[in-house]
Amino acid sequence: MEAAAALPEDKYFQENPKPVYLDSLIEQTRAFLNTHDKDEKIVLVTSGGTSVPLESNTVRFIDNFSAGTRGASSAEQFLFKGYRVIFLHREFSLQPFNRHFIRTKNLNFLDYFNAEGQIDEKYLDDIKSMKSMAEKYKDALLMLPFTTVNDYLWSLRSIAKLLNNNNAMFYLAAAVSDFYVPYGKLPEHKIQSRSEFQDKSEGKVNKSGQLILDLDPVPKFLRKLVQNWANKSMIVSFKLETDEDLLITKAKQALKNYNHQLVIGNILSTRHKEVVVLSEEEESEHWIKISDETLKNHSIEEFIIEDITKRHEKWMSNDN
Ligand code: 9Z3
Repeated sequence: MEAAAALPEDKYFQENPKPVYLDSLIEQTRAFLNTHDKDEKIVLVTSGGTSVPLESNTVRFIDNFSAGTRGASSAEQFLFKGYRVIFLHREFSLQPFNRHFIRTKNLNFLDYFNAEGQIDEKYLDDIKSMKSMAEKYKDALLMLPFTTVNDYLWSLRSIAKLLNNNNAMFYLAAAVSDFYVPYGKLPEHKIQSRSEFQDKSEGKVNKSGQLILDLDPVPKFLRKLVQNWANKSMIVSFKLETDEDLLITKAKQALKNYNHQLVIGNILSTRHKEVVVLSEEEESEHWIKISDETLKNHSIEEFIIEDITKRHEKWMSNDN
């Protein structure tokens, strides 16, 4: 009898080497889980965009858009609700509590200080309050960075296998690339544009000087997560679209294909004001929308986390 062909999700991990720091990530996760009471609620929040290197010594890469607001803001809300949080995030994207002070449109780092180098009175209360929250929750939060889609997939798999129980939730807000260059097809060095260095570009630049990108589909890791790596946990995925006509269809398709518990759909341009929640047991679409007025003092993540933590309570009491 012929052996069954390996699934693309399994082949991926045979053909693309693990990041050099993976063992240390596993150690850190183990240590974090060891200080964790088995009955405590815990969530893995993924956040930020994954990059796809075009060269092994990477000068060029393609990227998925995400500032990390959804993930960082959601992580804060989970902490407020008593969850322990593993925050798997794109390095240098927004982080819980710190996010309020960095990459803001009107303020640079030095604007927070006066000419004497002291914190400007205007910002003191906000800084003190965020600092005290960051201190309060520091032992409940594990920060794990990634850069590439390969880092992300290896990390997700490793963490999922350690975390798999029904008190755990997976909240997959990271913007994950659908395409990548497999390890075996990556040119070692910077792709050269000039014809005299053609041999260095390993066939990626044609005779007219055009760069030819040949990307493989990223295997459907969600199926693996749901069926194997984290089959006891509640899994919430996000679906990002730019075309409103596709959002519901694509979100429903994801729910059906992967058979997990929740899909949260959002449109890029309105993602901070409205999302739609689709679940396996409810037929209807549940929209969470907030007005511009509410947005001044609140974030949509407060409402999203309020909603899904209730669903998680139910999930845990059903003893899945
Ligand atoms: C999302 O849809 C997130 O809500 C955003 C958040 C990336 C829009 P920001 O960080 O944005 O607040 O600026 N994440 C997309 C998740 C994703 O890539 N899902 C895959 C897909 O849509 C499948 S898991 O196919």
